[in-house]
Amino acid sequence: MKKSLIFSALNTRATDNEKRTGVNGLEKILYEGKSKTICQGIDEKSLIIHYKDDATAFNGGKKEKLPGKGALNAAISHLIYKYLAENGIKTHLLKVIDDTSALVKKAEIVMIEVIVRNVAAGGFSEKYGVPEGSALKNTVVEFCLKSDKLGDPMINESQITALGLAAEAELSAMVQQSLKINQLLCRLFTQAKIRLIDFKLEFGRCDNQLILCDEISPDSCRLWDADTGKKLDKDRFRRDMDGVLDGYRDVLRRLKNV
Ligand code: AIR
Ligand code: ASP
Repeated sequence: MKKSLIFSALNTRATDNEKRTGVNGLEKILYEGKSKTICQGIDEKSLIIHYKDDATAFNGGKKEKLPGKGALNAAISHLIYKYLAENGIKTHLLKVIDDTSALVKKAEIVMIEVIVRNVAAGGFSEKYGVPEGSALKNTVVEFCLKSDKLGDPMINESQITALGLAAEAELSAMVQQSLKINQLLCRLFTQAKIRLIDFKLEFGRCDNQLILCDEISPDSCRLWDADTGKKLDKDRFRRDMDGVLDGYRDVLRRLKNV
């Protein structure tokens, strides 16, 4: 089928059910993730990502539907991806399709999550016994193995290269890009009066280079109100706090006003 025809099919809004079974049979589901569905794209080099309303935490141990979450995460992530692209970061985003979907470059995902921390919180605070909100003398970069089965265990650089998950040069390129992304995100969120506490990134290999993949949203970042310290991210869900999506809405509203 011609690309233009496929695009016009994609541009007609599909119901959730149509999306799952495929718009005109075009969208073959390749992978059903916890919060996103990955479908075949318009050609061999692209994919379509659908953001779902499902919220999960603790490796899927806590699960809930939060109507509107998919659209909020898609909007926040797309806004951030456009900002990063404008500032020289290579990303997988090709085209926003609708409120909950985007066309992206197909990449071979590096099976490592890169976690960047500006302030102690979450797993870091628990593991090393430092109160949440403690200042760090330098930015922390950590890696986790992307494996739901193993619960995404922390992994170090020599373990990553030993297992052949990434080569040394690739790993240092991922660290450099992550630190550059951290600088850019800190600048953006500061303007939105939000403190970027920590976040998780994923990279993929495409046309012999590393590109930023997956989402950047309140699901993947810790975001605190700069004045009050109020949590505006998925920790509200993880910790059974109220107003989970109010936090996400607030993040989107503030980013739009930057
Ligand atoms: N993260 C890690 N795995 C999945 C996600 N979303 C993100 C968290 C947090 C950061 O990585 O959302 O922003 C560090 O997580 P933790 O649990 O190691 O403190
Ligand atoms: N998204 C992961 C999960 O579903 C980890 C987390 O964000 O807590 O368990």
